Amino acid sequence: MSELGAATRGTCSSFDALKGAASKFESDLFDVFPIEEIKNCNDLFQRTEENPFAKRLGGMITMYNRICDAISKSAHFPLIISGDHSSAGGTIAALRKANPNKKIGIIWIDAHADLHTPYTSHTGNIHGMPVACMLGIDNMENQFKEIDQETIDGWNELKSIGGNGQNIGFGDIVQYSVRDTEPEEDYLIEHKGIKAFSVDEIRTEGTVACAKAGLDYLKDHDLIYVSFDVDSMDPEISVGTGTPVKGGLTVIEAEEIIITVLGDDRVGCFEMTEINPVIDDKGNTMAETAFKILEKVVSKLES
Ligand SMILES: [Mn+2]
Repeated sequence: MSELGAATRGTCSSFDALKGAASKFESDLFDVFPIEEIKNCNDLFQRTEENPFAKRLGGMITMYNRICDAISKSAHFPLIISGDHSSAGGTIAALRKANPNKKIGIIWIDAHADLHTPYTSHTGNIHGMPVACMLGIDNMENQFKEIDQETIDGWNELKSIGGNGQNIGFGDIVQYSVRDTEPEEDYLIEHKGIKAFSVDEIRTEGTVACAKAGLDYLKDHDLIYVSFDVDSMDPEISVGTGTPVKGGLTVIEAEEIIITVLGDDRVGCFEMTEINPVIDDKGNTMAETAFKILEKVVSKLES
């Protein structure tokens, strides 16, 4: 499990925390399916920081290649438990590589738009960049940092993994629960047009209706990837995640959106991400909540 993209370490323990939850609930969920672990390079955290614009970028390129390789060769439905959300860029690279002729849609359930680039990131944390990476964009309109050539080359390489980055467009993305964005991201959302359902809209219109509207928006797509960041839920629930944001979904709302979306047989990949048991101040609550959602995901996928 890679945690290279986040500022706070600990997400690499999320699978162990989920296994702990499984054992508490006496579930055999992790015994009945083949599990492949992708080797990480989290030891890079121990090195002196060399790149303020895109932290641990070299390691991220290694991880994207490993993720792309493993998932694109997978014979099974990829149900991914990732450390931090930067891994999603590697996942989409894999889906593009394995499905060069399919139009891919993305359902992004997250508090954040993850639309930053090394040119616009305030933190340099790559878990804020995977959507920009899959779009293949730099967002030079909002550049406020002069970045060095090594970062430019590395970012370009990251964007190119899995094929030409341009084959995911703004119109291929549907966001749910995004509520913490910065001006550089707002510009993209406003000017390029990303379909988004706010928490308010989800509550007013209903979870199932919004989930169906998202699927309908992606009606011309052949394959749908669902990425579920646990920080899409409210901090009352998401007690163990690196970047909690107030005003998020309840567990039931998140589940209803996910389960409705998974009812569409074009969904070909599901990811759960950003569980950080190390900062969970309520024992293993975050992983236990996530595990219960995961159980429902699996039973829906099997039905
Ligand atoms: Mn995220």
